[in-house]
Amino acid sequence: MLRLHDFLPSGNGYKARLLLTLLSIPFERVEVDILKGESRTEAFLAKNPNGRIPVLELEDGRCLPESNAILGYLAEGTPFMPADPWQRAQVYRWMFFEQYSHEPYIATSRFWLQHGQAEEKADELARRREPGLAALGVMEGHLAARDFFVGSAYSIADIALYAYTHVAPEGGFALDPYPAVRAWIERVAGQPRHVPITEAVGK
Ligand SMILES: N[C@@H](CCC(=O)N[C@@H](CS)C(=O)NCC(=O)O)C(=O)O
Repeated sequence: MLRLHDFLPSGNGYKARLLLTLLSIPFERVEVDILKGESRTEAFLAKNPNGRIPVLELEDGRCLPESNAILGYLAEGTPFMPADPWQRAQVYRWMFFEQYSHEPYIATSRFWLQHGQAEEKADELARRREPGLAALGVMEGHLAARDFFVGSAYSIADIALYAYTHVAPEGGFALDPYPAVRAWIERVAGQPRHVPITEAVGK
């Protein structure tokens, strides 16, 4: 059985957890408490030398880190990854956008605020505000005339971006000014077999 090394509050872990559930793929979820340094042990570093969850461990022992690489691996040949090269490139485009222009600002702010570091990280939080708002603005513009990020179907581009966008208010990014983003969040949450970030799915 596949094994997902995960940390429940993590949006990056949630991406993999959500897609595995949407695809009805059985998996074992191994909780790695990153707050206690469990992602930096020798045993964990052997699975991901970068010391971060999520890591998808295959039945033969191969380990795949990086949330969006895990999404790509699992989605191959499913409706969550288009076959057309242009559409696939659009999926990559939004997944790279998520990692470079969205996650470093919105997810990191959420982590600090949720873990009592508001004062200690006040300068960093202030620096990350404008780029985070810019990312939400780009999403709002794109979604104004679309139901999903790529084509007309729910794909791993949506999953990658949904993970930290729907909890952006926990990072101090209110979503009131982004009606198209809010409508998309409801659309994603309304998909069959959807599970919330708080649910410890898997065995
Ligand atoms: N680019 C990576 C980022 C993974 C990441 O930042 N993981 C965090 C939790 S969300 C982590 O494991 N941090 C633990 C640490 O840095 O020790 C991905 O998308 O998977």
